[in-house]
Amino acid sequence: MVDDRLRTPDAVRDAQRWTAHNYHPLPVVISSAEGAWLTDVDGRRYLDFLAGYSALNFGHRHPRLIAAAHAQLDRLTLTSRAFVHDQFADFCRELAELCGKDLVLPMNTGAEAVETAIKVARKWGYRVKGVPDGQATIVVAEGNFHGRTTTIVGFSTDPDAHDDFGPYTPGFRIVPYGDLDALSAAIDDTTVAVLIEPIQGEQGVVVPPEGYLPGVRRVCTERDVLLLADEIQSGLGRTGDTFACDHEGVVPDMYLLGKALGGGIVPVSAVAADADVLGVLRPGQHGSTFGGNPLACAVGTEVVRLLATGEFQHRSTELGARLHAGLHELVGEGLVAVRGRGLWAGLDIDPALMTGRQACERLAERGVLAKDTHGSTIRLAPPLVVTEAEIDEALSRLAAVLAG
Ligand code: IF1
Repeated sequence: MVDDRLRTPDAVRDAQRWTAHNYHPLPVVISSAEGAWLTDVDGRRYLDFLAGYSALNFGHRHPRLIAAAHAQLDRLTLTSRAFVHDQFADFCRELAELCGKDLVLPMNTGAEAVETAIKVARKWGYRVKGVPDGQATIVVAEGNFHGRTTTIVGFSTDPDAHDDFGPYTPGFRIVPYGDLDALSAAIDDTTVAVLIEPIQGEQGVVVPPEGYLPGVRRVCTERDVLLLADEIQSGLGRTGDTFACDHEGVVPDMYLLGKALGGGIVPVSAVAADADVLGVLRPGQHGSTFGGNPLACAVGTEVVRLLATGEFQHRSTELGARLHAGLHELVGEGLVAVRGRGLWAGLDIDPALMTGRQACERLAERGVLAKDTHGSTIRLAPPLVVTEAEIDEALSRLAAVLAG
């Protein structure tokens, strides 16, 4: 049943009046949420198939995460890193163990984790590998999305993300995603790292060819180059494994984590690596006011414990198979292509039918919220707590949108 969900509510108009227009949100105004469901100011309910771009892997207000946050709010919220606090060691240890790494450096946003990785890789290059000062290069992929800082957008190939923010940080080489020969050719004695998404999210949930990631791993090992895996969107259960790199048994030199690490409650990001890499940092050489704060650590520790059992990874695999089977039935029925893994899918809609934005507007009218990436591509990424019935319902509503 289609109703008038998408009239432009006053709250949307008010928001647009008082903010820069750096987003074009769907005209829905959410007021509460639980699990995979959102409720708007008029009491209408929506299935959340964006999940905060994978920041809500555990659903809205997971009871154990909310309880951890409430308990910490009543004890201690911030000390700065000038002092230690009693939540810090557990978080860093348990996250390091989840990653199989020696050390963790906690930050807040994904972009900060990426910037941390870039700085550490450069310092490792100068202090360990012996690259001449100021000459470090890092190889990145076309179609990348790693955040919005001026350094990061400087190597973006998306004009919207990149243009008019120069001058840009030098030292980055861009190669086609999935092309191992091009990546290998871009590496020379100045190269300190390869920075890559194991699956490209914003590009439309692009899965690289089988064997590509193991090939990147082999080339990085052979050429003494750090492999920096941006698992900020692909990690923490989204693809059916703890990390997307796990699917082909690839262990990066550094995991870059964020989004779901904060349980959908607080911004929590981190990098995890062994001591021979993260050990290059000395006091005063990097940091952040809120990085590793008590509230972030309390929630982050509970997130790690939720992942430790494998339950969410299993759900993502099983329910993801159901989602992808249903989506593949719609190829030729309005869909041109489907990509992805686990509970993460990129759908190319027939451009002759509608744009991705139009598809998301029509999905919203039918009570499913999703986000287009570019053109006629939309991404589906429900919380990993979604049920079979909710997946079937979302697929049914998508089929209705595609059928017009
Ligand atoms: C926006 C995109 C997704 C990320 C990966 C690092 C970051 C992100 C793989 C930075 C963040 C967010 C940013 C948000 C929308 C969303 C996004 F559309 F921008 F590209 F998910 F695909 N690495 N992605 O996906 O993390 O600093 O945001 O915490 O900027 O519009 P952040």
